[in-house]
Amino acid sequence: MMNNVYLHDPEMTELEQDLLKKIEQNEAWLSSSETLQKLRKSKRFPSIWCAGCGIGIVMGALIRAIDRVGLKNDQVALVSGIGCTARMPVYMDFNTLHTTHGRALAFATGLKIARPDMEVIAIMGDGDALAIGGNHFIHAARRNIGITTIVVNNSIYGMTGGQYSPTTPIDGKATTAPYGNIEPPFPICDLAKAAGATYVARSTVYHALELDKYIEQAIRKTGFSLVEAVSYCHTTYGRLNKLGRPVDMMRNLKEQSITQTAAKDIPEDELEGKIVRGIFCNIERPEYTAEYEKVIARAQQSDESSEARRAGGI
Ligand SMILES: Cc1ncc(C[n+]2csc(CCOP(=O)(O)OP(=O)(O)O)c2C)c(N)n1
Ligand code: SF4
Ligand SMILES: [Mg+2]
Repeated sequence: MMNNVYLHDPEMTELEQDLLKKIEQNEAWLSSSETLQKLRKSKRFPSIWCAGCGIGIVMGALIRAIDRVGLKNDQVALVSGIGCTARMPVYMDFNTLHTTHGRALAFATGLKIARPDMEVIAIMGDGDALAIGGNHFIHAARRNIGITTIVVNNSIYGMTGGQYSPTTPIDGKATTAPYGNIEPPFPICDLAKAAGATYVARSTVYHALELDKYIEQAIRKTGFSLVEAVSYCHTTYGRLNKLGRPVDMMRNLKEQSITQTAAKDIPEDELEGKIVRGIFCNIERPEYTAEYEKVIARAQQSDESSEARRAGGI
């Protein structure tokens, strides 16, 4: 613990003292976390992400969540497609599959069926998950296959320079919508819930510790779980829509968001433009790979009885 790095100034306000305590506690936790020491490959840093991008915060939350669940590096497989978000597994020391755009859940499905014992985590951007990968998304949820899915929703195609995505807000400007987007955005959490996901939650990169908690719960869930991590892309969407610096976009996340509990008392039209945070679904349903094991057992039994029939001349 590096207590001496920070000066304990007697003039500090209560809030500042509290903050200092939290930083020190976090450092103690950081240096005591063995898993954390193993996660990052220093040779991969610095990352390709623009300075101030929110994706790194989601990576931090994911690392802390895995650490809390107590999974070893070899028990986890991170699967991604293509995009700024999809680069995340490159920086983490797990089993990783960096696949094609939109296909993270297709690869993750194959992997989970082959290795149901493994914690398979798919990490996707909004374009990756809901445009080209939209069909995989709804069917993975419908099957309730035990994949933990994290969608970093920055409302845009970040990597390719700011084309609008299925989550770009109405009127939002994009390189492919210079006069404003006219397509209504997909509500990711509603979509996942309606399609059959068994755990669905949303938070933002401003609420990093809440994100840790939701990702941890999503990992612990046996079936298909989704965490929407609302982020921002200051270099494309932010610039085109004059939303300011990363810190301004971060402040927007803080000011625009509201908890699910508080949102209950607010009429729907007043919630327009708000980011509702919370757990929207946490239910139990048969998980796909467990059901598949039963099919294998039935098929083997039936093979055995036909063999016995054949051997008995029946
Ligand atoms: C089949 C295919 N189509 C299109 C592309 C180009 N492409 C790469 S990333 C991307 C969109 C990325 O947006 P998103 O998934 O939201 O991730 P972000 O970069 O915003 O994190 C696109 C269209 C591609 N690589 N492959
Ligand atoms: S382009 Fe946007 S999403 Fe991609 S790293 Fe930069 S800020 Fe982040
Ligand atoms: Mg995106």
